[in-house]
Amino acid sequence: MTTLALQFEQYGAWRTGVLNSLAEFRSWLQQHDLYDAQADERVQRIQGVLKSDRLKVAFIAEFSRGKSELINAIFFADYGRRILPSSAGRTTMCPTELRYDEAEAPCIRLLPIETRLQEASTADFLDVDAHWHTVPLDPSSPDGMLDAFRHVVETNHVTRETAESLGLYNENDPDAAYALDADGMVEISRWRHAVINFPHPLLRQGLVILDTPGLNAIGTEPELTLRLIPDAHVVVFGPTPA
Ligand SMILES: Nc1nc2c(ncn2[C@@H]2O[C@H](COP(=O)(O)OP(=O)(O)O)[C@@H](O)[C@H]2O)c(=O)[nH]1
Ligand SMILES: [Mg+2]
Repeated sequence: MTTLALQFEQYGAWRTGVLNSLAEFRSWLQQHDLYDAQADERVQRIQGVLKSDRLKVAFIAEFSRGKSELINAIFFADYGRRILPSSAGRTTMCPTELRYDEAEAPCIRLLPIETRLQEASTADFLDVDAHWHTVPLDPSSPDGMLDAFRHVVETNHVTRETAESLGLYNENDPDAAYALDADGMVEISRWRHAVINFPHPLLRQGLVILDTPGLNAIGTEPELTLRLIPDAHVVVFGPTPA
């Protein structure tokens, strides 16, 4: 991990260097009256690409393969406890992105599962704050962090019909019976997607982690298959059961 952190730091420094050179080049063009609208557009585009540059790593595996535990070990070891909920059984959880954007205060943004009823993808909701539930994060408080992260695994018990309308229950699925509790209700994640904005040094450098609840999520949330996973530069597949 230290090597990765070092390489990441070097890459970040290289990016900052290119941005500085670009700014100098722009001043030079301006001084010589060579800075027209076309040059401006080019400079802005290059700046945009460099600033939004991210390395995305997605963790894909069936539930209980240690994805969340590994993410805890990498990002939250200093807290001395599991910050990202991890459990021995099936965790009902939404796809969770871990990243850092310093323009925003540390927080967890959660998109309610009911947004699945609308014909819009998670990406369509990304910039619309009104749809998201925001939980502030205080990285200096382990207890506060733990409390905040509990929200990511909140669930609702809904009727079969509701779960079906949300696309989270299919009676023809051989596993359907397992999804029902003793009262015939279905336990579903309260959230469709979580974005954690946390100032870890690696995330500051532009690393983005995607934690997925299990392979079943790939079937229920097409966005994972169509956007989030193809967008990832690295996909880490977990072991399949023996
Ligand atoms: N012995 C052992 N247990 C692990 C390891 N990684 C995870 N676990 C345990 O396996 C269970 C499932 O881990 P979790 O990270 O929640 O799995 P996920 O569903 O893939 O995110 C938890 O009880 C973890 O503590 C490991 O490397 N060794
Ligand atoms: Mg997990």
